[in-house]
Amino acid sequence: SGHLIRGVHSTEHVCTDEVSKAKAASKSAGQPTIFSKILDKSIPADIIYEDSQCIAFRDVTPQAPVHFLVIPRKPIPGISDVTQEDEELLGHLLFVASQVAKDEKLEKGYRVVINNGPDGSQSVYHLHVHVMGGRQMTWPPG
Ligand code: TR5
Repeated sequence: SGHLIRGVHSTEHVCTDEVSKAKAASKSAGQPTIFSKILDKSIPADIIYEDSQCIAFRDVTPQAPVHFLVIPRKPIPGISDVTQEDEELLGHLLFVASQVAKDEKLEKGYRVVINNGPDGSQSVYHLHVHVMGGRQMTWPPG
């Protein structure tokens, strides 16, 4: 009966450009991404923090006055791909997010987001934590 209630095309009217791009990107999951090139510095990024496990850099299409990404050096495609081995690394990414947010003077608060998979509108399949702030965020997100 769950099948009947859910309906066949219940989400297909939600098709913004961003969502279409994210769905297309999911097909490349597992391949090297643009973030590998940022990590090896073969393409430039505005890197604001780095250590042995991760880097943080400004999002090229900021959705808030402050918008940066924290990514592991390890090429994990997304949060749904982690294993127990990644537990400490995941904690580290959130810790770094909080420290860089402090450096960025987001004392009034900020939003931390991890998009995952097509339904999550993930567009780059290298795990990344978004940190956005410097304006009032709204809820629920789109
Ligand atoms: O949609 P998800 O959660 O996968 O987020 C991917 C994010 O990466 C988006 O917010 C993009 O704006 C951001 N992005 C994409 C590229 C890029 C970037 N941020 C910094 N520098 C970038 N370069 C050089 N190239 C991109 N394609």
